[in-house]
Amino acid sequence: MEKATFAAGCFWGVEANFRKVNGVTATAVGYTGGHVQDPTYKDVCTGKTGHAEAVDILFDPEVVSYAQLLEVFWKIHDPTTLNRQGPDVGTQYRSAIFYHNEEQRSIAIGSKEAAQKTGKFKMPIATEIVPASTFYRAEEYHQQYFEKGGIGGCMIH
Ligand code: MHO
Repeated sequence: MEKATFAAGCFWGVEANFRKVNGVTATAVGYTGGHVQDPTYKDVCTGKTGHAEAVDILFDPEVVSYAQLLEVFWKIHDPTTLNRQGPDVGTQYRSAIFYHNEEQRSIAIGSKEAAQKTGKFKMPIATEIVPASTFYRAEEYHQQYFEKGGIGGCMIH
């Protein structure tokens, strides 16, 4: 199994989308890329901890490749809006790829260039590609939020 970590706005929807992908064997939502330890959802919502809402993904590279996961990543959010997904504004909603090794880093860079070249995005892609750091698992009620019947969601305040 290999690991991938992505941030693409409110993590409820991001997780739900990746769970549908064949070859993804486990997911968890959490906070990463910040500068305080053990942040809570409330802390992260202030936008002051530096963390992004993110999804940790375990996948079977014999079934789905990292490059294919990136295809999903570009599809499920707007990577051109800096620190924002729709109504959700703040650095915690930034678009980011947290790579776990050099191979992932170079695949991510190539995938970003390719995504830009498709012409699908009118604006430059703002996604950051940075090394993975400590991933703090979010509170249980955020895990598989929609599968548990969570309502409202990412495009609704
Ligand atoms: N606008 C969303 C954000 C939730 S997400 C887990 C809400 O508050 O419903 O950041």
